[in-house]
Amino acid sequence: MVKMTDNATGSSPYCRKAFIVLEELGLAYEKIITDPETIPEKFKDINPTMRVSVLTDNGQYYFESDVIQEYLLANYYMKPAGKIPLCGNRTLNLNDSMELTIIETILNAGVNVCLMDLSNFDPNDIKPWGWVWARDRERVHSCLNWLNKRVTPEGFKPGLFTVRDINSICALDFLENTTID
Ligand SMILES: N[C@@H](CCC(=O)N[C@@H](CS)C(=O)NCC(=O)O)C(=O)O
Repeated sequence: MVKMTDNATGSSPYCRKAFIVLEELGLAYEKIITDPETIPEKFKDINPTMRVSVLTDNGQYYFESDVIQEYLLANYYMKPAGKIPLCGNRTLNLNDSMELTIIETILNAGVNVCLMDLSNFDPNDIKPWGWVWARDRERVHSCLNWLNKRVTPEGFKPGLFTVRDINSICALDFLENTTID
């Protein structure tokens, strides 16, 4: 049976992407609760990035949420096996991919900003590469502006609730609880 990691609260947008696809495909799966902060040492052998999300199938490990989605769709998506509104438009649309990248960038940069603020860390003190972190606050705003231009009152794609809509809810929920202004 397919096994997929999740954090205890289910708040990981990365794992959620995989669970949406698993549900849409109607695949039986087991959820493996994994705390990102206290991953076991051997987790590095499975995912060297040391990040949750990881999927196991037939004795093989797959990491990175986009890779996991691609794997599931490539191996388990059977057209026309019923109404599959989310999976059907996940991989083929380049605009979807760009929006998912933007949402993930908001999350990654947002986490960095949050951690720097909480620890009074000034990236400008770090030479020569501090500017990369210093740019993260602007990066969040730049990405949010990009998203704003594409949203409609009905969502990002009127009439269809997609993976990216759900991911953006996770991102916005996260940002509400950060120090980004
Ligand atoms: N690019 C990765 C991001 C995964 C990710 O950042 N997961 C978070 C939990 S939501 C994590 O494991 N953070 C711990 C860390 O960055 O060390 C993916 O798409 O799977």
